[in-house]
Parts: sequence; structure tokens; C-alpha cells
Amino acid sequence: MNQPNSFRSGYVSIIGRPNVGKSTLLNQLVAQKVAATSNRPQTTRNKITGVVHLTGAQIILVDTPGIHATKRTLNEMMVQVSLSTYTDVDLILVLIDAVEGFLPEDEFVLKSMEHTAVPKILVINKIDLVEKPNLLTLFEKANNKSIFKEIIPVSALKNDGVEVLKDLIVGYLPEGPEYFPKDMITDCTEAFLLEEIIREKVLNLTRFEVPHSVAVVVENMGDPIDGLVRIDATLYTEKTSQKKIIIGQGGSMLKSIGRIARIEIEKRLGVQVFLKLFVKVKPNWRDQKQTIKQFVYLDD
Ligand SMILES: Nc1nc2c(ncn2[C@@H]2O[C@H](COP(=O)(O)OP(=O)(O)OP(=O)(O)O)[C@@H](O)[C@H]2O)c(=O)[nH]1
Ligand SMILES: [Mg+2]
Repeated sequence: MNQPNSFRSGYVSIIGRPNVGKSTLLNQLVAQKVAATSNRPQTTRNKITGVVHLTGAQIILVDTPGIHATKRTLNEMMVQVSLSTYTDVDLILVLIDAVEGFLPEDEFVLKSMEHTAVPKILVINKIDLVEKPNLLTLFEKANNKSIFKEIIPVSALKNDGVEVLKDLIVGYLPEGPEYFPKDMITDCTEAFLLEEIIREKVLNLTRFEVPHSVAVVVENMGDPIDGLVRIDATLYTEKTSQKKIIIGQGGSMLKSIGRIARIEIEKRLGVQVFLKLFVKVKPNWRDQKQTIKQFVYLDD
């Protein structure tokens, strides 16, 4: 007689308003950098898969764009992606920021999942930044909401509480197959991951509207020649003034973006990289569905 299959696996989406640390948590749970992170809101623009391989279980995490009220087409499509995960997952991790507590933006997120029966775990993130008594008050508030199966405090950045969270998640997974082979931690394409590395550097090095106006497209990735890979990527912005800022005085900003991105890409690919960056203007691309599909891979 066959042994009953006791392997557990399932999909878990990471949901919350922008900047609460969803992508940082994904990277920490997967124990590898998959998603771009930054202190700018709306860093993540797509669903990003991260697979956690455990003995007897597999957690397939889906990092999502921060949910927020918006009128811009790109942002509407981003939020739609996050909401669409509700019907596809076995569990939802709802993240809030321990310092900020429940802001109206978090209530907006909770309202968006009012009608989904999927179990929800509240993850109170950034506990490294708060005093214990404040955390207790937040716990009480969260308890009163009575929509969460569990409430867990973590610091995604400091890797505190993340192992406990992993165990907790597994308890909510159904029996199922190993969806992904052991050596696979994401189903994102290599080009997408490289684009996100480059965009992350733009987010970290530029300010105001500039970081949000940028999309990165890898145009060309050659085969290694003498241990060197050439990668051409274009940074699209919406205005000539933004292009100027990205290039910087005498090309200094673009050089910095390129250098920092190249170092990370070389680490990722394990080869030397010649990274050539171009900057182009595509006016109002964030309000054009076709261009958004092409630049950000978002669907209707
Ligand atoms: N101190 C502290 N900072 C954190 C923690 N987790 C994340 N951060 C920081 O919070 C900022 C936002 O992190 P992200 O992971 O990009 O946030 P996100 O929720 O994915 O944001 P969006 O993609 O814009 O929705 C970054 O500067 C992180 O370094 C934490 O546990 N403690
Ligand atoms: Mg993110």
C-alpha cells in the first residue's frame, strides 16, 4: 500500500500598503535576494515568486505591489495584481509597520480582503524600531480586529522571528506536491531580475518623482566571451528633465547606478559583466497600457 503523501505545499501572498517591508520579508524567507527593496513606496510593481524549500514542505511566496489608492494607470494595474492573488493562494500574510501601526492605508488594505475566506496572518514588521509597550498596544488593536488567525511580530531586516513565521505558515499549507525543483527559488526570468537590480539602484540614488518614473528594460544579454558578459539595458523616463538627472553631471549619476548594479549582477551571475546603460524618454508611459505591458510585464 502507498504511504499517504504528507508533503505540504501551497501559495502564500504577502500583502500590505507600500513600504511596510514585504519584499524584504520575501528575501529573508527565501534567504536570497530576489525582490528589489527601497525606502521609496511603490518599489515592487509585479508579483514576484520566492520559493522556500523545507524538509517536508514547500512555501511558494508571492510578493506583491503595495496596495494604495491611485488614479495612474500603472499604479491601478499594480494594485490589481495584488488583489488578484486573493483567489489563488492558501494563505495571506498581511504586513503592517510596527512603528506606524494601523494607518488609514492599512485599513484600506484590510477592507480589500473583506470578502476573501483565505486565512490571514498578521505580520507586525520592523519590531527592531519599537519599544515593547508600544508593541503590546498594537497587539491588542490587532486582536480586536479578529480577522487574523495569528499575529506575529518580526523584523524582516534583522531576521528576527522569521523562522517562527516559516513554521507558522507551514501549518496552514495543504498536502500537495513539490511544485518547484529544489534548486529553483523563483520563476522570474533572469532578464526581469537584472532589470529589478538596476531599478533598485535608481530608486536608492534618485529622489522625488524620478525613481517612480523609471522603467528598466534589458535589451540584450550576450553569451560569455572570455568570462565577460555584455548586458545592454535601457532606463526609460517620462521627461527630459528626469533623463538629465539620471545621467547626472558629466554622466556621474549613470556611472554610479551602473557600477553598483554591475557589482550585484556579477555576484548573481558569477561572471564578469560589462553593463551598458542607455537612458531614453517615453512621455507618460505610466499611463499607457501597452507600454506598461512591455516595460513592466503587467497584464490587464
Ligand atoms: N528597520 C527596519 N526596516 C525595515 C524592515 N523591513 C523592511 N525595512 C525597510 O523598509 C523599507 C521598505 O522595504 P520594502 O521591502 O521595499 O517594502 P515593501 O513593502 O516591499 O514596499 P513596496 O514594494 O513599495 O510595496 C526599506 O528601506 C527596508 O530596508 C525591518 O524589519 N526593520
Ligand atoms: Mg516591495
